[in-house]
Amino acid sequence: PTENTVLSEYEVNSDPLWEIERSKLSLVHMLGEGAFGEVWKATWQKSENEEVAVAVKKLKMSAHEKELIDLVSEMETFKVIGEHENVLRLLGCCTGAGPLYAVVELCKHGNLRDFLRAHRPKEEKAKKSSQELTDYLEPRKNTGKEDIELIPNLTQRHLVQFAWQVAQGMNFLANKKIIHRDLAARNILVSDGHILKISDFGLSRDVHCNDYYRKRGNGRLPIKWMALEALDSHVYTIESDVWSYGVLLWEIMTLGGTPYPTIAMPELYNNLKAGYRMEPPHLCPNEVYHIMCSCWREKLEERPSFGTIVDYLDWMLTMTN
Ligand code: ACK
Repeated sequence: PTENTVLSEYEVNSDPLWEIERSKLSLVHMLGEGAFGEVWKATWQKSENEEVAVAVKKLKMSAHEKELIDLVSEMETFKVIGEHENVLRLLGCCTGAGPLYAVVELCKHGNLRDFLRAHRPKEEKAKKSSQELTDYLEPRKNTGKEDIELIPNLTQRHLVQFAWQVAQGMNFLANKKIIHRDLAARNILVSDGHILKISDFGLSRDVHCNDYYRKRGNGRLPIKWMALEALDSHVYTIESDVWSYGVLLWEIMTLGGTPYPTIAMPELYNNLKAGYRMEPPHLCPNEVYHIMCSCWREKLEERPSFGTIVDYLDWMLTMTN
């Protein structure tokens, strides 16, 4: 049988509480795609006089059983965890007659990494003002987003607020015993009012291929975001999410830098094991660098919890108000 016959043999249980009538959705244009999935901007005719812009996640023809299971389990996770401002919200799904759709909140500014990169000063300006800044400065990419709204005069305080929002969302997930496993700036979405939403519990993993490292048939792994114990024994815990959060903090403070710019991926593990950690980003407040380093402690029990990180960032934001 072809892959698609295999997929069509799966019947996804419909859930009347979440079912959205397919005819009420119109796909507008594709926002992004991976090897097996696509995300579309769509409009949902919610009632006679209410039309909302949403995002629809769907599988491609090339998807296998594994990707279908990933999407279904991502939806199930969404359903049970409830709502939090900093976690992407599932609005509903289409399971009947046709491809499976997961309908989620639309985050019109795209992913956090590209959003931060769009705020980098132009290369010329940066060269004059700081040599270090150019170390991680890459040419501005055209992300093809017309409605992206930059924050004028983005400050350190904005960056700390971003870090605080992600920590809030992760603290919520941790309390629900959800381990993300792929926390990174590319998986945080930027919504209206620059509210950050933790997303990607499974589908669009292949979109940003460069962050992943193929390991003996295991699929792609986000090596540079992985805790030591996840690298050497595939142990994923909330503490390994805390490690990834430390790397995400580094991404925030470097306006979307690529972690470990000077280390080749196969050497990363030995370097980390020997105690090497990334240096503080240019202009990064000591307090924030201190959080990063505590997230990267070898012993998981010595890493802070997301609750502690939220409190610490709260304190920083109050002190500098
Ligand atoms: O950087 P992006 O625009 O943000 O490109 C990726 C792409 O789709 C594949 O994941 C974008 N994307 C994913 N989910 C959403 C969403 N809920 N709202 C807006 N864009 C989204 C993501």
